[in-house]
Amino acid sequence: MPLLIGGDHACTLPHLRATRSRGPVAVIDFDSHTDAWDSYFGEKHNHGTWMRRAIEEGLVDTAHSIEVGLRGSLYGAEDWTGLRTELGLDYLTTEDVFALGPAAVAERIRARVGDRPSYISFDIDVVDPAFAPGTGTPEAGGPSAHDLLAILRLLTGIDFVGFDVVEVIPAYDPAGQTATLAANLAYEMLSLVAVRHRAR
Ligand SMILES: [Mn+2]
Repeated sequence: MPLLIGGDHACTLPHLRATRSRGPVAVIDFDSHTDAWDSYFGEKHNHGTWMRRAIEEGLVDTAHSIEVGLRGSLYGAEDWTGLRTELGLDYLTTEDVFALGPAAVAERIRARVGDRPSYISFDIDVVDPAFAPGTGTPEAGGPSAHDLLAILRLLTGIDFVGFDVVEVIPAYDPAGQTATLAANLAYEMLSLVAVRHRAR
């Protein structure tokens, strides 16, 4: 079971290419940003564009994919609404995550991906910077470490084909709490695979 520890979010595109034999895959992207811009700082390939490039390459089963935890700076309202109207992705904002709570968020995700081969991409910047300061594009006012661990633990029964945890920057993580959280997130992801194997 491939699990990528990043590195900036651009790492996810080549990792998704490696799922091609099972793909297109349902992508569950935990992120405070859409990463679906056509270009970002004038570049077609970087950590703000990987989702759109992956969709263009036919790697993403958009009808069964979802972005979770969107907040932060927008260039325009269509940054979010365009996910649904242009790209066919579903999404939950950070406000949705707080309003629903972990159990209902997990249910929305499970309903969205169904029995499709699925991939979790976890951008650490979805977590409130109070819990995960060691990242390059922090966005204030996010869910806690516990909220996100709780959501992950409820994603049982899904047919996962890969995972990543990205955007951890040790230089901005003086007490190591971001790395500790990232390690626990990775552990929970692999545990989802173990639980599914045991159930079978
Ligand atoms: Mn990202």
